[in-house]
Amino acid sequence: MKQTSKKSPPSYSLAQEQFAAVGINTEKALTVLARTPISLHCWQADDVSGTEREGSSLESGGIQVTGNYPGKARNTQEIRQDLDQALSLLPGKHRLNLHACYADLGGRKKDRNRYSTEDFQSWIDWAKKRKMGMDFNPSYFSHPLSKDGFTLSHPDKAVRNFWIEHGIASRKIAESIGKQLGTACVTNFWIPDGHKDTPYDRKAPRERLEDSLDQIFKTKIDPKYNQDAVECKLFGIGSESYVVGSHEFYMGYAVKNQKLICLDAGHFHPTEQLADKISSVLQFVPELLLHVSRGVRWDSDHVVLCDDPTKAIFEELVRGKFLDRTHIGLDFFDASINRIAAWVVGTRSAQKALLMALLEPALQLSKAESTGDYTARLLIAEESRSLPWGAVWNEFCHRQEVPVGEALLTEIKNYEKTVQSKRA
Ligand code: RNT
Ligand code: ZN
Repeated sequence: MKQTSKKSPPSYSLAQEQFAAVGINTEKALTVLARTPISLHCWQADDVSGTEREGSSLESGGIQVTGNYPGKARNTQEIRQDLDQALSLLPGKHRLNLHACYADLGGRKKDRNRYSTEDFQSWIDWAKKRKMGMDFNPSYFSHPLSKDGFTLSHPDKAVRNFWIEHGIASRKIAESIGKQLGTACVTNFWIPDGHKDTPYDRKAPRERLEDSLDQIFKTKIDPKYNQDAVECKLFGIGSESYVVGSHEFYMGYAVKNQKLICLDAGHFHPTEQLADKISSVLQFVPELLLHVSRGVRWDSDHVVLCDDPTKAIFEELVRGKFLDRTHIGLDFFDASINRIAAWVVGTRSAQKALLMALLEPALQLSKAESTGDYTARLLIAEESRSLPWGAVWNEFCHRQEVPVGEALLTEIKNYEKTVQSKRA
């Protein structure tokens, strides 16, 4: 942790005392917060456009970006510049989550099934220089062979094979990332496959998907270097009626093959809470990947807030002692506001939710519950909402030398004025 020479504001020591009175050690909470990385999704920089072709844009894949706020990053260099700016406003040490469609091809003409480490070496070097770990994603969207909405479960064997090769190539790249950076790369598989309208045959695509995944995962890779995750979805744009990779499908697949499950907060029915799934899933799979996101009615990938559903996710991780088995990633893309602000607000909100979970009066709550005193459980939980966690958050930012409150907005506006607004 970076230590500032400046003294902590007095509000912190007052808060520290108040938390100590209910048995909570704020210093311990800050230590855990500082060592918990969030995997920053590169795709917030440019609305999931990618860098494979000049002027590429998100074309297909059951996800949609809305908004046209000026200043979008147009190439690898601008994405990195924006990432550095976002990182400078985030307390803690984080990871980079890169999609394969952000390959730095440097003029090499190759398709996704032929991608190799060289196409990502400049990203690996970039991360290494910043002492960051990296996570990876094969890209099964925005490509001529994903246009009809099917990839790994496509009825045409040639199309399936292309995407199987892309998956195999991606795991090799991820293995190399893990080796080079000295921290395991989590490779997440999400495919858009599904039907807009009610299908006749729900079975065959799922059989094909299982077979394709088996082929991709055939080569064993040391989990020290790479770990595979599979991400389910209830519905997407253009796959409203049927998604091949449903929750039940991947739950079964991950349990059977001991893969990581990726739970995206926007991928379930709006009344379902992701938090409630964590302790069930982790009973049967080794580790978990989270896509912390915010669905608004549909899977809209709004900027993460420090709201009740997000807080509930982090409470589960802390209460169940699951932090060591969970990889925390983000997945949102808002193009209607300053994109750096989106990144920074979303990431800091997730971190705040984690901090609040670490500052829960855990002993009191578990004692109330185990003695059947549900009156006390409710009262303590509600009273704890007004504990001065904000002062602890500000102290964290202060120690990590990142701005809080309006100073944060000033930094973002300044960057917008001097850098982003100059982009045509
Ligand atoms: C799509 C999935 C997936 C993507 C990213 C870009 O619904 O959530 O994770 O958003 O891989
Ligand atoms: Zn996701």
